[in-house]
Amino acid sequence: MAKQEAKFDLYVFHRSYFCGKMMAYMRYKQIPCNTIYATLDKHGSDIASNTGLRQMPCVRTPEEQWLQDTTPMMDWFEERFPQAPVVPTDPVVGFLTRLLEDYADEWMWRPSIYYRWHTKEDRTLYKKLFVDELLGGFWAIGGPVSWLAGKLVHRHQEEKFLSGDGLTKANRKHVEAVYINTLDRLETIFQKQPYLLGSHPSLADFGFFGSMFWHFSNDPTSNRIMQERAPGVYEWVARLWNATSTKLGEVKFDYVVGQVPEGWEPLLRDACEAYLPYLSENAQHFEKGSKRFDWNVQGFLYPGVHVSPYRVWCRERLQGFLNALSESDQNRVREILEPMGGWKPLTSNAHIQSNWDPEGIAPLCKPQKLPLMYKLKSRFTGSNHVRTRRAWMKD
Ligand SMILES: N[C@@H](CCC(=O)N[C@@H](CS)C(=O)NCC(=O)O)C(=O)O
Repeated sequence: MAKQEAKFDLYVFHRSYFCGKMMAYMRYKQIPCNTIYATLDKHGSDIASNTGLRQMPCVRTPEEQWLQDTTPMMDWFEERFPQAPVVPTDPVVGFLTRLLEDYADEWMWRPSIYYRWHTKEDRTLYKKLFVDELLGGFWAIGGPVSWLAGKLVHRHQEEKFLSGDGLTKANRKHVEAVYINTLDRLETIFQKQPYLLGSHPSLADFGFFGSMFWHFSNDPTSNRIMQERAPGVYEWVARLWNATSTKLGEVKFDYVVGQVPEGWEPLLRDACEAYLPYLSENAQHFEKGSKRFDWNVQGFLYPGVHVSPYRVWCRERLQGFLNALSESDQNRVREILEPMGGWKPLTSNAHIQSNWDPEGIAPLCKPQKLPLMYKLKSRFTGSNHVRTRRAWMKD
């Protein structure tokens, strides 16, 4: 077990979705860490060469190991810092909690990026913040240089996550509805109780916190919507940010063994109608070697969505957790998810392997030797992919 006094280094860009999630988790668990507000000019190569991806958050342990990806990182920390556990002990509710965390991580991503970059007001603000606080160095000197960097950042987000990933005028309403509906579902819960499982935050709270904190509650357009429509969610964001395990005391989650926790049904239904079928199609297209596919969901078409190897792995992990349950618990999960349409897309084509983490070591990373071209290219374009450890990744 890690020594209590030894500190972890947590590298973050504090406007970021997954960084906010990880920071809140580390604060809640009171895991000793130095938070490093990284800029790509100073830390980009270090992060890329140690993790294989230029993504944040990442962690350097006191033993000089590097960790990446919030979902396996939280499991890693749960083992080493077992006080105030965030995963409920009941295997069925535990699985549903993992499903909601993964859903919140991945399915809230598009609306988060959309609200940040779609309207001029949000975009203008974030072009500046990204240049000053993330790119740093040469790009942040001001004038036309910073203006150009802001344009490149915006283009990167558009091409990677928005118009380049299936967003059209026709499906915008659907992207907005994902945010609005989620607010409504969470609001109903937080009007009655402090966290998704009662008095203490769970993995699912940290999952939703990713989008709700740095994106939705801070970005101008989505912030206005949240303040007006879901004051209870707004309050929960601050409450979770300020939560510590010492203050909240012994964890007592409020649920009935083997039952869907109160208020969760509509959220699980969203995951079953949209996210799990998406994961399943994504996996099938990955197997065929496609780069993109047209995705129909809830009456909306997303043309040319990227095939995501990472999300093949998300599905594989969920399947792994499901398979680890006893037969009767698996049957119970089936009884819950099948009527919502989620069982088949979750369990079908279980043979499809992402090869995302072939050695099964996540969240641990291996040091990478960065090609010189990468260093030069990334410095100029902000591209974050390092085709070394994950060179097999079909992105
Ligand atoms: N699944 C990863 C995702 C990490 C991630 O996507 N980080 C974002 C910031 S929130 C990033 O670094 N994005 C850079 C990019 O994709 O260009 C996690 O949970 O940590």
